[in-house]
Amino acid sequence: MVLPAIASNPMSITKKYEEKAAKTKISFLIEQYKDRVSTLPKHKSWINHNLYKYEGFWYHQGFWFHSNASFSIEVIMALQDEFQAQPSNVFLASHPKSGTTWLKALAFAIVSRAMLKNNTDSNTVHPLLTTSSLECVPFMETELFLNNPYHANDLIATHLPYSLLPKSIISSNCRIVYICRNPKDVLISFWHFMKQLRDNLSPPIKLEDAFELFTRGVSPNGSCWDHVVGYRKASLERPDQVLFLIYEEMKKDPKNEVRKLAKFIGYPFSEEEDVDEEVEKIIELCSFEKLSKVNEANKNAEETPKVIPNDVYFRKGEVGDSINYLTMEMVEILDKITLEKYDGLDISF
Ligand code: PAP
Repeated sequence: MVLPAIASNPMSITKKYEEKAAKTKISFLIEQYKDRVSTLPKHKSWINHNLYKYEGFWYHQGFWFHSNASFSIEVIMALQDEFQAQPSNVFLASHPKSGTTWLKALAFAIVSRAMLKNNTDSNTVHPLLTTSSLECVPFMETELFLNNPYHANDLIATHLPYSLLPKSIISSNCRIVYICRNPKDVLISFWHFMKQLRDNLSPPIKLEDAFELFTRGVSPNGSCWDHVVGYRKASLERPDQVLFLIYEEMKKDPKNEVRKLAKFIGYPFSEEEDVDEEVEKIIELCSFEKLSKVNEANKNAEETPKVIPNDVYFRKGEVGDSINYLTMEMVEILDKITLEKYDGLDISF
């Protein structure tokens, strides 16, 4: 595996984005896929834009995401048509708000640990403490990635459901790590997140409305349950290619889960590293407490706005926070859907 390329400065994403914006091919793609998109069913989204249903999952269209087209349907169509995976690529997949940022940090820390251990410069700060996880592990469905996929390292994040992954990922036998989380906490985390993404033209979505859309699967990237089911079935059918992790398990027994992750992505911990407590060090480095403080510091240091502020990815990082927001009736409905959808798949929280 090629070691991740790390941008030296946390603002480089914005700079790169600005540089590339002039020659981006996204406007061309929006035009190219216009006819296909216009035939898709649409629905009002959680923010002031429409969602379009594409092969069972819902997406925004065009320039919706802080004026760029990341996670837009045209980018996804282009990835399906154009993206050529390399067998060494490792995909970190999830439905939004399921622990992606944490998984990205852990995987990045695992694969880069040798490089950092060999570095004798005592002034070197770990990249995770200076650089956003968006840069350490890029999302494939971003304009930035689409404009230059070969700049990326072998760790690639995605919110695409299994059924929509570019075919070359499966045919190249790439390894995929999926993280799943209790849908009740996903909903509450997503609701808070989407309120921050809105464009101030309309009031933030009420929880009752977000709940109603979420239970029907009408949310960006589609049904949380269908997303999980696709990857869970794949992990049962292709266990060497797809590792299925659960956020709540990672919170409960991080040592075990981090070991599992390291082994799966080809960087197992040695006995010597056990003695040195390397797993514990990685868990500590990637803890919510540590990474969220870094982002607090970075926020004050930056003057230029990012595409999306990094601290939005860190809220509470707790299991079961949804209980503070959902009514008993909502809980019952969500639990019932979860039981039905995950029946026989051995997923529990
Ligand atoms: P994304 O889909 O936008 O990438 P993602 O990282 O999957 O977001 O989910 C964000 C959630 O993970 C947040 O949960 P909360 O809203 O319930 O608090 C965030 O706080 C949590 N999170 C981020 N980093 C960590 C971490 N290091 N450890 C545990 N949870 C984390």
